[in-house]
Amino acid sequence: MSKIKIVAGALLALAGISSAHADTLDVVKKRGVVQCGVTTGFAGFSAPDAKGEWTGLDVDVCRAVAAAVFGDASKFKAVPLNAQQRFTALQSGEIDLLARNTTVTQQRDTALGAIHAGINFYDGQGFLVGKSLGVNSAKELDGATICLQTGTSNENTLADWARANNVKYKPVVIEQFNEVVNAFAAGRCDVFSTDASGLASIRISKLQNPDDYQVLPEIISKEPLGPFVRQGDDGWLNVVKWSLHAMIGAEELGLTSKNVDEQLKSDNPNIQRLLGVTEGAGKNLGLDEKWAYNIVKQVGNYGESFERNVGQDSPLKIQRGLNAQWTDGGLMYALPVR
Ligand SMILES: N[C@@H](CCC(=O)N[C@@H](CS)C(=O)NCC(=O)O)C(=O)O
Repeated sequence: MSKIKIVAGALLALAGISSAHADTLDVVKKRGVVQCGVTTGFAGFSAPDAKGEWTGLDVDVCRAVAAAVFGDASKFKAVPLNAQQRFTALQSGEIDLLARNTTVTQQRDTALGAIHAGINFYDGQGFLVGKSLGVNSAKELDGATICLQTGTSNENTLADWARANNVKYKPVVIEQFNEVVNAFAAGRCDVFSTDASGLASIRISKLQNPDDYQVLPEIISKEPLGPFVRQGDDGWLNVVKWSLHAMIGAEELGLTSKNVDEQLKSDNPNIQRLLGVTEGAGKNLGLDEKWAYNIVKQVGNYGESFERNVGQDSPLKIQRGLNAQWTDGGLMYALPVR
């Protein structure tokens, strides 16, 4: 009798553990689609195109995860979120994954029930001003009115920088992205401050005469941007993390969406393992062995995604810089698949 009780107790404990740590991979597989939290529309990173299809560097993380899980990069649903809404949407289970130019900070990675799954863009905070303001350095911003979006890391970073540099400013903090952009365009503030990538995107895609505006040379912070999942969901964390690393690793190995079929015949063991020619990596993740092949074939490697969305093949023309491969002096360094 007592043995039965112990066994039953152990089973209940196990059941308790498994329900506390919901397995998002199983939920996603059953649902047939990845719910991916993105911006409300921020060109280059996540925005709907003319046909209403979401594209961007962050959307490519959603697509890579869908390709890894379903063999079909289109099986994701973009859930538009402003900065303020994003972590609540992740905590409540409304989204499986947040891929929305989100800076990894210690507080976000610990106290919000969220955890990052890698970095897909190394950025830093900067300033956008109208040329008519006649300012060429952030140090000249004393007395300026500065527009910011509610719920971004940019609010605190600016406050810290201004205090340290004795710059007094008046913040204008607005929750909706389009409203804060409109406030800036209408001259309700002298300056827009956010990630440099955001400034490049706003200048090109949101302002009528981009040439009337300039980004100041100072970058005042580190803004490592990456996807987040919920804490306590290690299997899913691995799926998202390794999907991103498959894109970065594919670039390092010279695999592209164009040559990946031919590369299935490669005798390089690193390529064979990544593409599932040598089995094991897919099984370890609870995925098909073609998980990474499907990512590279359908989404492309990290460099292809970068150039298409934010680099030379896009209106933003952002340089690789810190986002180059480590072999080219950048910080993109894929963890080995073996
Ligand atoms: N990286 C910063 C800023 C991210 C952010 O939300 N930036 C704004 C300004 S570019 C944005 O993407 N807004 C788009 C939206 O709310 O739809 C953070 O994680 O707090």
